[in-house]
Amino acid sequence: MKISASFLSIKDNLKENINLLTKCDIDYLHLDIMDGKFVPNQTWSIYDIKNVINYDKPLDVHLMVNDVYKYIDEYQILKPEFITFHYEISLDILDIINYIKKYNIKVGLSIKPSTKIEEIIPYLPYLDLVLVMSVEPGFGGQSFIMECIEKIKKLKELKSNYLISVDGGINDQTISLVKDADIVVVGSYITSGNYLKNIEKLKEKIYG
Ligand code: S6P
Ligand code: MG
Repeated sequence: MKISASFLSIKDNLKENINLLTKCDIDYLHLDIMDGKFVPNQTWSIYDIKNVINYDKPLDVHLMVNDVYKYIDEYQILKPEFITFHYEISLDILDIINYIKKYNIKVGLSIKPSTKIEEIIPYLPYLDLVLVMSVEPGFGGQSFIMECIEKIKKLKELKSNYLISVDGGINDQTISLVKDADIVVVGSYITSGNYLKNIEKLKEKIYG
C-alpha cells in the first residue's frame, strides 16, 4: 500500500513544510484543488502552487472543481502522475478522461460518499485510478465514513487495471480498515504532528 500525503491542513510556511514532507518516506504528494463551488472551500491557485511545490515525489492531483477542463489545462503543467476529477460534476465523463489522457497523464475518477460504485462501472475500463472518498470532500480533519470499506471491496472484485485509492479520515487506526486499497491519501494525521514519526506509525500498521 502506498501513501499519498496531502498538505491541505498545513497552514503556515507551506513551501518549507512541503519540502519537509517530500523528504519523508511517502510515495506521492497529493494536491487538493477546490474551487469554492463544487465544494464549500477554496484552495490555492496554480500560481500559488507553482511557488511552493517541489518535484521530489510524483504529484497526485485531486480536482474538486466544476470547471474541470480549465483546471486540467492549468495543472497538467506540473506533469503530475495522476489527475483525478469527480464523477458528480455531471459533465461528459468519457470526454474528460480522454482530455486528460491526451496530456499523457494517468486518469483518476473520484466518488463522494453518497455515490454508488454501480454508477461508475461503465468508466472503469478507461481509468488508471478510482479515488473513494471516505469523508465528504471539502475539509481536512474529518472522521472516516465506514461505508467506504464496502466500496473498496467491490472495486477490488471488479478490478481491471485501475488502482484503488481512499481519501479522508485516514489515521493509524482507520488505515487497517482499508488494506484492500492500493493507495491511502493521508492529510491531517501526518501534518498535525511530527511528519516522520506519523508516517512511521502508518507504515507499522501497513507492514507490521
Ligand atoms: C477532504 C479533502 C480530501 C483531502 C484531505 C484529506 O475533504 O477534500 O480530499 O485529501 O486532505 O485530509 P484528512 O485530514 O482527512 O486526511
Ligand atoms: Mg484529496
